[in-house]
Amino acid sequence: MKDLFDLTGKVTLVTGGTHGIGLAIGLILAKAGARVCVNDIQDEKLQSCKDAFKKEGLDVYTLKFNVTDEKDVDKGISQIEKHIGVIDILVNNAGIIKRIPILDMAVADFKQVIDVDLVAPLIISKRVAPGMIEKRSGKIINMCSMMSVYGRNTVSAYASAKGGLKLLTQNMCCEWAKYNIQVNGIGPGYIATAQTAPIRENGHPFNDLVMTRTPAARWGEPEDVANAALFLASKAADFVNGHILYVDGGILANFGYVKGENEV
Ligand code: NAP
Ligand code: GCO
Repeated sequence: MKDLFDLTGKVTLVTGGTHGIGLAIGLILAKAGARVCVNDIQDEKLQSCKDAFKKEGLDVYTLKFNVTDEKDVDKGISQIEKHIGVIDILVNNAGIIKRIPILDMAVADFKQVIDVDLVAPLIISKRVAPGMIEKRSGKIINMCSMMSVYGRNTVSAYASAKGGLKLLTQNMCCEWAKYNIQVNGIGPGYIATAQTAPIRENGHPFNDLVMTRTPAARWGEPEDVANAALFLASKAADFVNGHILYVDGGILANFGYVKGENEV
């Protein structure tokens, strides 16, 4: 049974993995034996990530590059290949959100979200896939969202990007599954991280919405998402391909609210 989830020696890159969901994913994959690499764009976050791994008695290779810059990505991946090895597992986790109504949204803001959340996974996967094709083995996990299938006011750019990422995931599967590369997505529900901090405070109307719409009646934790990533990165998922695994406490299954037992 342990063999099924053993990632010993698997070279792994988690983009934007210094905190939040990405950090939880890096930690669990490292615990399963993977040689985890994490990039970010801020030096102090790379340092806090190193400290978090060290605290758990784990190693991490950190490097600075911007996921939207093709040259920077190429340099970063080449550095990983030279110092750690050819990537076996890629987690396209880096992401941003801008909560702005469409009429107020500058096109530049819209494009920036599309660049980080949709174009960057393409840039990185294109750079990493040839190494996986050569090995005839690889796992790519794209961090999608419930916004891959739902709209919501103020998050048009984010939802457009994450909807696109769902279909990019499916198209990568169509082109690369024959090389024994499994490309899947995770669609987290509402997870307690820095990204959701502004809408999570007690009394914030969005906090009420999450608590009353989520059948599990709680915010998700980064570890809830990381457990799904472990499955998708493991041998247990060798025939799972082009799938989006929603980790959302049931909110996508629920059209209604769940506050009281017998309320209608
Ligand atoms: P987070 O705490 O905001 O972390 C996002 C990470 O991405 C940060 O480390 C950030 O770096 C990095 N990043 C942003 N732009 C980057 C760039 N250009 N190059 C490199 N790294 C960059 O977010 P999270 O909540 O953990 O979310 C992780 C992923 O899950 C995202 O794709 C997000 O959209 C998705 N997601 C989150 C939720 C949720 O409820 N939290 C739900 C569904 C999907 P800095 O810290 O240096 O800015
Ligand atoms: C928000 C966004 C996202 C969601 C997530 C849902 O306003 O914060 O809706 O960050 O948490 O993408 O899957």
